[in-house]
Amino acid sequence: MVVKVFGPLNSGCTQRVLACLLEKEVAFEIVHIDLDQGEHKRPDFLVRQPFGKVPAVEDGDFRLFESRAIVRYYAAKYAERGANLLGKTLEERAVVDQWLEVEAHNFNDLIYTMVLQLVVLPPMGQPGDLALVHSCEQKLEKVFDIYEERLSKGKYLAGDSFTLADLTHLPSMRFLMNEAEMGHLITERKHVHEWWEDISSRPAWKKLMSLAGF
Ligand SMILES: N[C@@H](CCC(=O)N[C@@H](CS)C(=O)NCC(=O)O)C(=O)O
Repeated sequence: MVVKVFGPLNSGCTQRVLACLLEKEVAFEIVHIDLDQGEHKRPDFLVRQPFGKVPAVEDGDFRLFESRAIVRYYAAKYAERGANLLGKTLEERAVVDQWLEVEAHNFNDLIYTMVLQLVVLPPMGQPGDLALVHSCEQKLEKVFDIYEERLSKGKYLAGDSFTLADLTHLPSMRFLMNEAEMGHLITERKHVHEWWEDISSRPAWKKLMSLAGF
């Protein structure tokens, strides 16, 4: 059964899901949802994602939304296939969960504000609030200082192997390196830089980048 992924390829949240499916070699079909046309707010999409956000998936009779819930689901469903993305022991899984929470609440919120100000609003004729972007950048410096410390002790956020904790950061890290032109946040920190070079070189992520035309 091919998994249907509803969302545009250029959305970070959709990319999170696709990166996981590619890691696990799960066949998928992308059903493009045009955010500019407001397709994510239409009734036929709201039955899949009642908050009007992408992505959502359909896997046979099973439907799911929220990108981090989706990647947890596929990492568990295909635990024996490819890299173990969840951790093996109870404690390892707890540490993966810890860093997934950090990504969602300490990291992604700042990125989300930047994406809105730099990418979403300007094409709508509304100038982005650059002071707000700058304040997010300053807050990110502190977040990356914590990542640097953590990554000086282990190659990946949750320890010695690549897990969902790392995978979930990929779309936002790419945004910082490219669209936001804030690569210095990454490259100025030795361990964060090495981590980024490593996780962004994974075949699954490279395949997704080529699929997305990046
Ligand atoms: N927590 C949700 C967030 C989804 C989300 O914010 N998606 C963005 C794209 S990355 C979106 O749909 N933006 C359009 C909108 O909010 O109207 C998830 O991870 O799935």
